[in-house]
Amino acid sequence: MYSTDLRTDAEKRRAQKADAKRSVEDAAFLDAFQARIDAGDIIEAKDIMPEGYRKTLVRQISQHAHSEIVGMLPEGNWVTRAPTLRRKLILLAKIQDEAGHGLYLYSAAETLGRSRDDMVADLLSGKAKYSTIFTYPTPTWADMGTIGWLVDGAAITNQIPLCRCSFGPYARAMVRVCKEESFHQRQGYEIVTTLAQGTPEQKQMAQESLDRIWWPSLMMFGPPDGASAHSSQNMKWKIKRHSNDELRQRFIDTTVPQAEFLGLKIPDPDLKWNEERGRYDFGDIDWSEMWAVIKGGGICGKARIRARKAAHKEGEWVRAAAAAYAQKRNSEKAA
Ligand code: BYC
Repeated sequence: MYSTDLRTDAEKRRAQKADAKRSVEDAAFLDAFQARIDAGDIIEAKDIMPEGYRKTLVRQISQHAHSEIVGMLPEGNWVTRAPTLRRKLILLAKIQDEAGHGLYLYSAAETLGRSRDDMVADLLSGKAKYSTIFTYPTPTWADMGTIGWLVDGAAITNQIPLCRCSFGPYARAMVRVCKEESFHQRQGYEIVTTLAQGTPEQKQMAQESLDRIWWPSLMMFGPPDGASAHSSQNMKWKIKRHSNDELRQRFIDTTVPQAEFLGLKIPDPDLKWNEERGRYDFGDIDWSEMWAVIKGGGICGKARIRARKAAHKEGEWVRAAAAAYAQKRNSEKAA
């Protein structure tokens, strides 16, 4: 139903003809594309690109969009139970921002020729992935703070470099997303600060939330470099600018002093400053947990998809009304 493929019909026909002619992407074509990337060109939706480049972008951008949309659910859990009206308003605003991020991202992916309906169908059928972090439950109010602080903090670390991604629509979407994520990170840190400076019970609640969410937030950066299937090609194409491990390390280096400032303890006995590297050393991540979540959906995975399915069904009349109105407008214009 939705489409943001910006090409005119004539342009689409020309692109189809060019694709048919170039049934095999020969070395000269791939080299010429790589030369554009190496020269720092920004690739736009109408540009001819290797099928692999298009596919990996649709994969990453749509998974990113799904993560934003599914990521609304763990926080939605607390809207009716936020401790004050002010907290409720801020939380609502944040959740609405996430919906907006999902929409920019679906639109960016649509410019590559995949419809939003198809992407959403992949999410609802369980075919498409979304970030593992959103399969974890949010049993306490402190989780609203920790999610903003750590999850949005990790998201910013990952997404700032995406503002320089070689694909223009994705890079441009990231600029606004990062500004909003920055607000989200601060509001989360402010919640955790209030709890950490509150009663012993409140501080304990903040610590317990950090204990649960720390390791899953490190998994947001993906598998270690040696096990990352897409990193090397995607870095060559300048979709990714840094490896999973490099971004994870940056996040740890930024976050540890923030925890120290709050008097909270990162749940990693092996965490220590390495003077020589000028970075923190940290303990082993349980990768079997990450892969199990990716494969099996995690603790709340099934509930998340059930909630999305219900929301999609409930929104059917809105989509039908919008389509009918668009059709009416088009017929009026044609008449
Ligand atoms: N969770 O070769 P790799 C937010 C998959 S939302 C699930 O390293 P790549 C927020 C990966 O997809 C922000 N799957 O992949 C919202 C691949 O599988 P496929 C979310 C994961 O793409 C609401 C396979 O493992 N951010 O901030 O080079 C409230 C091998 O991995 C995960 C983004 O989406 C994972 N954690 O690198 C609050 C950022 N990790 O596709 C906050 C954009 C890996 O071959 N995405 N996999 O079947 C990226 O930067 C990259 O896609 C990743 C993975 C770093 C995540």
